[in-house]
Amino acid sequence: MIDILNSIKTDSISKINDIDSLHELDQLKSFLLGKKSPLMDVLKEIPKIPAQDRPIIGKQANQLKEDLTNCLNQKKQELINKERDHFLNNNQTDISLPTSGLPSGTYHPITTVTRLICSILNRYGYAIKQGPNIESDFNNFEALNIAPNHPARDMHDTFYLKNKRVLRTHTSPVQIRTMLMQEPPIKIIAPGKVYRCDADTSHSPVFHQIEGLFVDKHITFADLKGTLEAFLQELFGKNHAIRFRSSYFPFTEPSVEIDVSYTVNGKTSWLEIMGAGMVQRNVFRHVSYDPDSYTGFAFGLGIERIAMILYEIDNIRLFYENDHRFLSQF
Ligand code: FA5
Repeated sequence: MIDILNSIKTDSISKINDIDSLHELDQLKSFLLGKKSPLMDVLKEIPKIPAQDRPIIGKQANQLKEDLTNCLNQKKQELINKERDHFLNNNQTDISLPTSGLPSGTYHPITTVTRLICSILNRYGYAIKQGPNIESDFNNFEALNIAPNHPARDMHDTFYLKNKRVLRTHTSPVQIRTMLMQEPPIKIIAPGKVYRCDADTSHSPVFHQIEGLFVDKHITFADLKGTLEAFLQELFGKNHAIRFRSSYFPFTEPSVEIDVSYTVNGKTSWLEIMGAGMVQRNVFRHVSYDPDSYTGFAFGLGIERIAMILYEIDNIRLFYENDHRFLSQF
């Protein structure tokens, strides 16, 4: 029996040494220590041998089981280390390679166009002012010569709030705020959001305007026309035609609207980009300026419309959908 155990030992160790993969080692483990293994056969025979030999054979057999288990575990660790080394040697990362870079964000086209317009008008001497989005009826309408029940209120599809407050329908209330705060000369622009209950391909319920106001002594319509022509020429270059159309706003007299030629998908048409005019005398009275001493001009332009012309976009909603495919083009 001792000889059998020795022969099992020699044979098993040689088999373990020949193994080259964890999968084969698993199979060999079942073969060497499983229920049908040569060692188990010996252990099953122990009850049949003479009683005085049983402790020695039993001890040897158990020792062999323990030796084989240790040997298998040692081999397993060796194979794990070998597989890990093989993986590391064949999958090395070259940390000296340059990275592909992180994608960087850009300004929204409305922000870019706002900045562009403000930078041109800043150079013409206009300072930037801002006003709140929630306005009083007085600043948004009354002081701008739009009394309650004035038909011009219908021109603005207004979102009314409580306590005679409104979501401002234009940036013109910043004119009133500025004139109530300071004496002429005044030369300001006021970019910001405005709100109207209005929506189609060129109208949005929330959009952006830039207001302009220049008040001083002896300001004439020629100043308005010269300033706006120079500004639009700089903004659009020579490829866009510009036309001044006579119009009506309660807070300017005379008033104009300005259209710019707009080509999209090969079709050219006019797009209205701003309203303008000489400040109406009643507006000066509302802010306690003497209309016989001062004159001025004001304008209010739609930033989305200008962006639509500059980038040849045919639907205003594209600016608000936050579609990455659209925004990443700018
Ligand atoms: C006004 O809002 C006047 N406050 C402008 C003004 C200021 C006139 C100072 C005279 C003196 P109007 O409603 O036309 O005017 O709007 C001005 C510009 O905003 C339009 O020419 C157009 O470019 C843009 N706009 C108007 N409504 C929308 C809209 N729903 N969506 C996008 N842009 C719009």
